[in-house]
Amino acid sequence: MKNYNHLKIEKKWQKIWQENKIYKTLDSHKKPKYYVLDMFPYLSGKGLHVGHPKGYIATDIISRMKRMQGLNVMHPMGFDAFGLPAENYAIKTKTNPAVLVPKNVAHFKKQLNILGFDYDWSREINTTDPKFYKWTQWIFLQMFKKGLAYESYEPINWCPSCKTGLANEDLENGKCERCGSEIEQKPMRQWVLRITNYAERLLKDLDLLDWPEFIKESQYNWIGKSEGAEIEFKVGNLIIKVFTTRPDTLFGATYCVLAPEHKLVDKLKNQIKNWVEIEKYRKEIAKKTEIERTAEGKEKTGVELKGVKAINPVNNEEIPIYIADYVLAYYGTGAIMAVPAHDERDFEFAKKYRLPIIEVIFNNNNIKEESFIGTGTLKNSGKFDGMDSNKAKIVITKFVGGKMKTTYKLRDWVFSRQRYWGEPIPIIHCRKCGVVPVPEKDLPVILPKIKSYKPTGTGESPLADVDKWVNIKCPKCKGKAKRETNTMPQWAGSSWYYLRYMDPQNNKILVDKKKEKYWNQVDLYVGGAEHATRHLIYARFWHKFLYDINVVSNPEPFKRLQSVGLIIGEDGRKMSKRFGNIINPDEIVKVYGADTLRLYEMFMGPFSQSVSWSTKSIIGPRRFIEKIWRISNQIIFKNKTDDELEKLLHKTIKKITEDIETMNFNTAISSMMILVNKIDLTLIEGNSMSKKDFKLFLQILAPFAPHITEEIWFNLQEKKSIHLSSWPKYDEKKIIDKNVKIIIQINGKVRTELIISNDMKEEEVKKKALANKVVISWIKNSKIKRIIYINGRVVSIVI
Ligand code: ANZ
Ligand code: ZN
Repeated sequence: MKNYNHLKIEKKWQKIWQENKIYKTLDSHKKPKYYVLDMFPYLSGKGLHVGHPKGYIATDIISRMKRMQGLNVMHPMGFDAFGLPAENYAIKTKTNPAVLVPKNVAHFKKQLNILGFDYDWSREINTTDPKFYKWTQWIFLQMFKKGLAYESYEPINWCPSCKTGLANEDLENGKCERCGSEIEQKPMRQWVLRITNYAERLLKDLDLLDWPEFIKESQYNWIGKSEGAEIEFKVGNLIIKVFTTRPDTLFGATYCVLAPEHKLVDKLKNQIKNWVEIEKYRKEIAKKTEIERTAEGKEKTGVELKGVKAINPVNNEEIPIYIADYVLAYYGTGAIMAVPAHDERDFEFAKKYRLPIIEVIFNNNNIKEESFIGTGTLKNSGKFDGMDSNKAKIVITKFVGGKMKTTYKLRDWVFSRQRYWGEPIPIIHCRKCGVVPVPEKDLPVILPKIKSYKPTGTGESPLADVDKWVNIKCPKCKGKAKRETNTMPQWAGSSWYYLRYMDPQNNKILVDKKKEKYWNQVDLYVGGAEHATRHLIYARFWHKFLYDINVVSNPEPFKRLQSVGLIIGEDGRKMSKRFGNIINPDEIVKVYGADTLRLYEMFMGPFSQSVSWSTKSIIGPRRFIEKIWRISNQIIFKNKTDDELEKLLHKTIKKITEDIETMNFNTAISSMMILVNKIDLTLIEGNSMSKKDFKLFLQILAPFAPHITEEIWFNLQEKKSIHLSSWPKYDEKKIIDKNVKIIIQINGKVRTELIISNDMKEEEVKKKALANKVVISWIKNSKIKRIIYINGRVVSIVI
């Protein structure tokens, strides 16, 4: 017997599959389709470690089964190569990203190919390819035209190390998600996308999605819908507008608070007696981030605006006004009415500054010690006493002329980066005409090749120094104008890339209408849960926009989502160069083979859970592969498969089909192992199986171990790839246990049981029942009125 030479066999088949283009997805729109997608890799480092392919192996298995089931499968792959991850890596290795990225792509691709994936590379995309980012820029222009992309000058998150502005989504606990630096607030010109216009739809349409609950939940919280009211407090002839979720507690409002940045503070300057103190406090607060300011347990600070008072509209009482760090400028209206008896933050603040605390909701708390935040029945509320909170919210809001209002935590998306390596924002600044969009016919705006690509830190991108590129004629007035030099964030290309796979070469439109209609939605999307409130919100937003302008025909991009559990290092830590615990898949494949690695990663544990890598344990799947190889070399086929083995084979076909669908790969593989042991045992006992049945076994193993199964398949004189054969159907009859237990009732009472063979005919069963000793003893000489047999379950005799 030949040894199993995985190196030779795997390489051979990978070459043949590629040459024969067996995985090419046709645009034949007659067959039903299945679109299965991986989150494409972003090029942040040297290459893949063994954690990366886990999700790719899963989609590979599913796509192979679906193809064998006769569906027109699309399983594409591409590269996300713009943005901070690639650029920071380029800076670190002192290579221009324009040089580095193509090298990295080639390396990644090679790594993917040795794992034997069934990608249709003719659909490959790359977000840094001008033919691709032309359409990223095109989408931006459409948003600009609809007023969804706008310039703003508000302070934003600034990473002092990456030297760029960032969106809220780019932070992790107040630090830069890429480099871990402390974030500062910096006022600067920036481009922003009005994602908040879509907040409600982004929430509501979560119901349409077959996604893990915890991911839906985190989107839900990120969007953060609050229903409340806007109520106006007079300050002389000016007005403080507050947002509150508890208008029912208006009688308990004992002071107002403005965010330190609030514009009203400036308007009140002349009346404020302690302006110097106010200014000093405002400067202090400007240095702090939102996260620092609102961190739980942090002591709240504030300063009273001396000399001015607000009027509570519900009882016309004068109350003091403060500015304080715990009120944020960009949430609600940036101002609150404080109700210390019923809000924890206000309670803390009121205690510290000795402000009155008035209870207005009946409760059992000791309000001297803590607030009561629940709803209930009103008290100390004049004519509203005794009313229920929920009713009072509406009635009191109306009474003071306020209006009900819904607010979201979601902020508009800060979309410009002061960096080189991104899609240029297709905008021109003209002294005369102002902001002018680049005409569509001039797309793409190509990112120029430059020598000094490092971020400048001045708030301008390095592109600002490329005079030849920056200076341009205004498309409107032909006068002197300059290009926008900010670039798009890392998340731009990935917000729509999945659409381009449907029609990757089209240079007329983003995606052909007919093709889009056919492929419609991604049926299954697999990737890491860390994208829950980043990529997965951004992509849903862009998709909905494209839906509104009639580019796509489904309001949601990803029908079913499955999150991949991480593979962590052997030492229990995240796999990272920092910890020196990276395992390279190339090495594993060299020693054990791709089929073994694939089986191992799918067998490690439930797919969505994190597991530790263990090189020692790979030997298990490797022995499994070797056993299959040995069996295939030893087996002498018979015309008919041993009964028990045949039954197990059909049961396994059923199990594997279901497990792949539900992504329970580990249980699928363990039932496959049971089957292989049974085959082995059957051979040892001198029995065997038919060639036909052995091929069924190879077919259900093929998605997991595509190389060895193909090799054996061809050794059995097959002429066409196993991966293009039809997925086995199990025989329902063969699954049923041969012997079944039925009960015998006499006049409706269970009297005994009978073991029969499941294919026994009705007449025979009845005869056997009547011959049973127990039955005879019950019937004795009585006359049998009726005898009924319910298939496989009951014989009912009436005497
Ligand atoms: C009065 C009140 C009484 C409140 C009460 C709560 C309880 P969510 O649910 O998170 O939306 N608030 C409003 N704008 C704010 C801002 N810019 N910065 C900080 N806090 C702000 O919370 C809404 C509540 O948070 C609002 O309702 C307001 O306090 C506060 F018994 O108004 B409430
Ligand atoms: Zn102009």
